[in-house]
Amino acid sequence: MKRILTVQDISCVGKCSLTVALPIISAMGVETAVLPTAVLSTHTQFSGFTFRDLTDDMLPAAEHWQKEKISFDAIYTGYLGSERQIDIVSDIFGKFKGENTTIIVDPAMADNGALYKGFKSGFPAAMFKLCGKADIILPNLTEAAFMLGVPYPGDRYDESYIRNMLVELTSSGARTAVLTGVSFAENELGVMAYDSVAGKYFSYFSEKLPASFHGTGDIFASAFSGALCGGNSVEESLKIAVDYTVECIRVTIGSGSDCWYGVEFEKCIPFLIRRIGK
Ligand code: PXL
Repeated sequence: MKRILTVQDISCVGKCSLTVALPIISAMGVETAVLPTAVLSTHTQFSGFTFRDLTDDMLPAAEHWQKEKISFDAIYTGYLGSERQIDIVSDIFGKFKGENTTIIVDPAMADNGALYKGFKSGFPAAMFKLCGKADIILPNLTEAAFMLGVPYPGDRYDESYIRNMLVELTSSGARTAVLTGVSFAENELGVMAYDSVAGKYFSYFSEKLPASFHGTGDIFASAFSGALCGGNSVEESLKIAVDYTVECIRVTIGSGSDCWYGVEFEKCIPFLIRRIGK
């Protein structure tokens, strides 16, 4: 069985980070080891959340795994709370990166043109450096703009702008950059990717639904990581992740959910299992 390590926080309520990565990747038939970076009562879009920092526990846990000769087929990182955590994660990549270990970095730190609460202005540059150690990075347009130090384009961009941005993102050292939340037509939304070794672009679009929800970036990244670690190609994994994320949004809209902070990804796990053909 393939084994992935995912490094992100536990937001106890909030349908993001580890509370979505663990069920989604496990359901895809991939053993999911976790390294929690912090425990929050909710994610940071709520006000008044509690926060227990676990930075000091990260390296000792990794060192124990090394002693136990535990290895990972993939490492997937999401929301990291500080530059110190980024440095530790970089160290962990060095410890566990084998010839066949795929490193996936989702630089979860911003959306809709703004950094999430609590991040200092130097954080995106540190995250961009971490992206350089990844095989595949999964920023949205806001995160990409912050990491590249360019203005957030909103919806004023065309395909050549996105192609350029993807090439610039791979200048970090990451082999493949994927931009999420890309749209070139009113009724479509999807991803565009660039593999800098093959020199090839790839895009995949689905329906743009009339609502957006918090946490869908983490759901996309989790489904992508599970699909890739489970043996699918990057292209097929992107298709699976887009289809699953769109299905989650469709079901959530259809159920009339009043849960503003997340989608009903749980109801769509059977769809995901069928989609990956397991
Ligand atoms: O979904 C990204 C995310 C993860 N973890 C925490 C967050 C957020 C987004 O706001 O606050 C703690």
